[in-house]
Amino acid sequence: MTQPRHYDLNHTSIWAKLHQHQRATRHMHMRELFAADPQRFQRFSLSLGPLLMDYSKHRITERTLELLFELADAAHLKDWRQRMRAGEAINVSEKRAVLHMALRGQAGDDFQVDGQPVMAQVLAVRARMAAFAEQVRSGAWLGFDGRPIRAVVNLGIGGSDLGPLLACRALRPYAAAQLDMRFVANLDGQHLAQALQGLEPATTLFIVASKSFTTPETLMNAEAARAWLLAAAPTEAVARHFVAISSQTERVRAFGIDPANMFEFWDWVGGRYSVWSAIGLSVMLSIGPAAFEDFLAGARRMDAHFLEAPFAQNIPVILALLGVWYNTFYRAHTHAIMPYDQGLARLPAYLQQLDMESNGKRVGRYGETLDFDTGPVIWGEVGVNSQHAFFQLLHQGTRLVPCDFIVPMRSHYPLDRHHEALVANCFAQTEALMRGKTEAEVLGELAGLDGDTLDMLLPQKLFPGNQPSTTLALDAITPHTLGMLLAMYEHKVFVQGVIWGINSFDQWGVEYGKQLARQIQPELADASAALAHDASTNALIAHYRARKAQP
Ligand code: G6Q
Repeated sequence: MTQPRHYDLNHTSIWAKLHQHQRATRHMHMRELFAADPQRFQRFSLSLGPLLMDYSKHRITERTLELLFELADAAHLKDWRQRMRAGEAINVSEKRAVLHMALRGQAGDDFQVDGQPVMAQVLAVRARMAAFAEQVRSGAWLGFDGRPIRAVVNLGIGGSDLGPLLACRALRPYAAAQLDMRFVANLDGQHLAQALQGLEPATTLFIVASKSFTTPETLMNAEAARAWLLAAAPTEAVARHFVAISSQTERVRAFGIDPANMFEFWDWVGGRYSVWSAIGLSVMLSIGPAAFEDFLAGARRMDAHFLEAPFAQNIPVILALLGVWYNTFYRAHTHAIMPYDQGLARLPAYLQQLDMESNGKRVGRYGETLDFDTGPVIWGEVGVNSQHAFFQLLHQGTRLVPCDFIVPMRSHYPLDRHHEALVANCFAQTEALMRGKTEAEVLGELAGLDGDTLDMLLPQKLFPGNQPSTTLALDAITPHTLGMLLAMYEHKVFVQGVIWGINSFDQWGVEYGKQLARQIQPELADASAALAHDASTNALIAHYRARKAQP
């Protein structure tokens, strides 16, 4: 075995300096930083068109950022960014290029993989998607009994589900009213059964979205969906009611879908980075090709910003470095995402996959052990609702939880008072988390109380504050701003991966459980099969067999 290359950033002087700086500044309170510097917002905020990022409510000074930029330089961030853009195989364990940026490229862009230009094929698939979407949306694409399509069911999981699901929900104000968009990912039969409720086979289109076309969850759902269609229709109907999105033509053909109804993408697109590819077909069907182009243009705008802006003005770079600051140097374990927009309710789930599948790794890209914390646990929930649920812990718990607040300045829905109240809540939470409530303030509120009651209540009503947050204010949730937002997070994850020395583009960790499930499934079905697992797993299998056999 060749000697693995070493990750050594954590043994450099800049790493040590950041630790020192953290120790020297950790008692500093943001309330005081604001009081001392009337320019703090101007100093620590950036805008890019319709996006404003306020990162002034962080435990940072200008020195912190200087050191973090130095860390990014020491990790050769500029080189890695260029290597990704140039189509080098930076996904080293799978020897693949990482070119989701090409998926939102336009004619004339020079994206290449292995020295071969890729824009022509990207644009050709996009044009086929658009032609198909126009047919379905206009009612020209007919189901087996001559009626137009009224419902689209996307069958896919993970990267082949979360992106299109999020975008379709977020962009509902742009959606074609005549198309009912549904998504099925789970192997649990109730997901498909419920999604099909109320649908007619003759007016339903299925999209089988699977890059590998071997994913058992998706293929099992696709087979059941085909059976549902064929219970009402002749075999030829499959051609009118099933399309596939995949990189595997032969497997698509073997499943019985005509490759003429297949929209291709390539192995240089990771599943969780694929919403911009043919995997976005459901999004294009829903919002139309022109709005889908806006979605891509928003992402492209963020790409150009990420590639060109100096670190000190670079939104994804700063977002990433703030995450590194808390994760690595404060040892914060989690990071919360709070969208104040009902349409973005699935954003936390989307970012869980994007971030945790990319950077949830304990080994560096060349196999070296990383002896520091890497990717955080990402969690969150739509804003306001979460205030009535878990914000207690953010305000008065014992943990440091950096948060992202995402909020549109304008709503698509004509309930202005609702929107103003929503925005007020969002801003109020960032303020409360930052400033906290001091003893003097609480004493003022408790005036009139004394003795034991006061002693008991005072500490309970204190808010320590100093809980960091970034506010991402979008003018409105549009295809363009959603494209910017998602591309921003992709680049954030990339930057963090570079700093931690991780290959953010493979996911070996999801394989093992799948392997064991393949072994256990036949053991559940065959009660006589011998079991050789641990005592717990053996007992669970036996319990299932016994309960299943009961009437
Ligand atoms: C994403 C992952 C994973 C993948 C699903 C679906 O980056 O690789 O979530 O998207 O496992 O895979 P298929 O598209 O191949 O069915």
